[in-house]
Amino acid sequence: YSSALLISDIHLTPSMPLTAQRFFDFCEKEAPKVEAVFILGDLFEYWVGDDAGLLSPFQQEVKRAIATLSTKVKTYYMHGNRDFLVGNDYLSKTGMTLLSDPCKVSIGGAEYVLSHGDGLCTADVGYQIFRSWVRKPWIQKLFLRMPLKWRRAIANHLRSNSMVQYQRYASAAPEKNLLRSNVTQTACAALLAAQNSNKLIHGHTHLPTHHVEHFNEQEWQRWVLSDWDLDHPESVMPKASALLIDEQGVRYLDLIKA
Ligand code: OKV
Ligand code: MN
Repeated sequence: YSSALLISDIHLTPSMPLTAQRFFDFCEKEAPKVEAVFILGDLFEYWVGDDAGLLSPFQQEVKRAIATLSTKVKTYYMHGNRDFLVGNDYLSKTGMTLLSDPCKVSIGGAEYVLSHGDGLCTADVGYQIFRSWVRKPWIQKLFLRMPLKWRRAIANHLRSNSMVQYQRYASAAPEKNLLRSNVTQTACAALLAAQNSNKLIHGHTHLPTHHVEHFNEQEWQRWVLSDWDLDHPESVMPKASALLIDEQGVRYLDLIKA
């Protein structure tokens, strides 16, 4: 592709109406100006099955926005750590094409490795164990065969449980907490070596910055995508950006000012 926009971690939920509205505007305004849009995971705050993902008027509106977008621009989607159960049914209804995590794409004459990023947070051993289980196809099949009420109950339990764990660690040592929830240099180095690349784009950590990094003989650039948060009290700065890539290179597109 000669131009593309990349986004992730929008965490769509009806309880964040301003964030959702910015996503709808993005689909109508910014996204149609490029050749391809890449949504690198955590488009939704939670996802317990395609059958549950189209029940509310909110979800209908999201589906319609993406379906309209995908008629204008090639739209790719990659699973995140929250919405990894988005399935073929939802993909075909929205017209999105699923990307595997990781994958390599060529944009504006350069190659980039794309990943959601949670698999690179290898210092968080507890999370990686959780991830390896819920990403097993047979576990997912079992989960999806459960009644929706059970799935919602399990999801609510896991969501509140992880908050409790997070708070326990957070109060103990904030800097250790940040280190554990970030990607590791070794995981990035291994991924880029395996993909024979030196450019990595990922989301998940909510720390949108461009990095130039090295590990032994290996050198690479890493762009972290922004989460979107427009629903917080005035004291907290609203946040939303996309990564724009074309022949001129890579830059962040501020969606608050735009
Ligand atoms: C997603 C996360 C909740 C992190 C559960 C099997 C199990 C799937 C699931 C349930 C939860 C996704 C699908 C959600 C991510 C959380 C809490 C923390 C850190 C099973 C298959 F457990 F029953 F076997 N789930 N949901 N978390 O609510 O969207 O990523 S979720
Ligand atoms: Mn994530």
